Amino acid sequence: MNTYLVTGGAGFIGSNFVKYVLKKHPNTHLVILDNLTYAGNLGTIKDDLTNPKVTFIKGNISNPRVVKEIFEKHPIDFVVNFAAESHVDRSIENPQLFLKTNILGTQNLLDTAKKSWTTGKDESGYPIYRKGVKFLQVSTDEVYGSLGETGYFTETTPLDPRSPYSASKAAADMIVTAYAETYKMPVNITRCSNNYGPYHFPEKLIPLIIKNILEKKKLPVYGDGSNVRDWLYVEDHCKAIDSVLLHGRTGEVYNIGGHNEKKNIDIVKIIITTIKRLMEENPGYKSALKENNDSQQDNLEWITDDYLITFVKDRLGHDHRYAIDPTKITNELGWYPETKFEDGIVKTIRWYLENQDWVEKVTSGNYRKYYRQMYGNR
Ligand code: NAD
Ligand code: TDX
Repeated sequence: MNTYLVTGGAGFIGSNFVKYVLKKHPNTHLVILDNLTYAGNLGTIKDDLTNPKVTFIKGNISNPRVVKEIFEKHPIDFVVNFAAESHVDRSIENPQLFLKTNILGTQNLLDTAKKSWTTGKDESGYPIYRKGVKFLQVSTDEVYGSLGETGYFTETTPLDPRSPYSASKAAADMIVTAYAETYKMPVNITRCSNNYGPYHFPEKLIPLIIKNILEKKKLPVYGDGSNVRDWLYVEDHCKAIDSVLLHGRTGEVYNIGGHNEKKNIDIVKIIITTIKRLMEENPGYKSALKENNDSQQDNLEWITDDYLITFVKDRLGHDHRYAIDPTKITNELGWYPETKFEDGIVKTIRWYLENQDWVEKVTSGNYRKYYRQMYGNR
């Protein structure tokens, strides 16, 4: 029975990974470390926490005492590091927090894992590790920078981060590589494109657009909406991470992507049309609409691109296009994105329509203040 330390397991991808692993490998023990920032919510994993194989610890990945105690108490075989400050817009407002969590936090995890896993030294002085252990760093395609109209990121594309967020993630990747080179630590790095799916915090494009439509608010599209992202259904990402962890070649980087490039403006239009269609097909979904307009629930005519979309000031240093070439993970591990975007987006929108209580809970704190600061009173 493997014991995983899953950091950031109360966030979007981490919580989906927890659910995925519990289903796929019911015989594993999961230790979740999360300090429950605005982006982490225990409600997201409440059912998983009733599983006796799951242990939750509220704590900071940067805290040496907390992480050391975890390794002392639990026979950790795998570290899967999801914990991070993850929102580019917030990194533009407060870069330092991103450096502290994403870089120093990662280094603290690496260092504690290294000490705990070391069983001796070889003749050259390199540590020898307990068999079967691995540190997997969950990274992002954003470390490669921004593409023009053509081309793809491969694992050998030079790192060229351009936002404080992506710079912190690139630095984290480099410290992981440094531990692999200097201490021969068994690691993998995965670099994934934009995820979407259930439990995505509504500061990110897709859940924010869904939430705003339900509140009959304007839909803020940065710049002219021509920026391109490569969207991957979150469960496909979890499957890829599981595969790299168990079967990936130690020391390797694997890109994970959906081959599903879309302009932001097209994503917004797809969400508008899909919500309207789902409500017409199933009028029960109209109950997800917020009651800021009495006639809103009967009449869906206002759900149009023209009425809802508003072009707002562009993000500073807005990367133009991301696109992943996933050939390596497909060839070596047989992974491919199983969920077609047309299906994944419908599943995702249905989930939000059916889980408004989750949305209300996670946005009840500082979210409104953040929204006003970012978008004004739109
Ligand atoms: P998220 O913001 O939804 O979740 C992050 C989680 O980490 C939260 O539960 C938060 O409470 C926790 N956390 C933050 N700081 C912490 C700290 N100091 N100590 C302990 N826990 C802490 O993020 P996400 O979208 O789920 O992303 C997870 C990882 O995947 C991140 O490393 C991100 O860089 C990477 N990634 C995300 C995407 C995407 O599209 N969302 C794509 C590629 C890579
Ligand atoms: O209100 C908005 N309007 C808008 O036009 C928001 C929130 C975003 N956008 C644009 C900016 C991006 O081009 O939509 C695109 C997607 O934005 P985000 O959802 O903020 O994601 P992005 O900046 O691409 O980063 C995401 O993917 C890579 C994750 O947040 C990162 O953690 C991950 O590494």
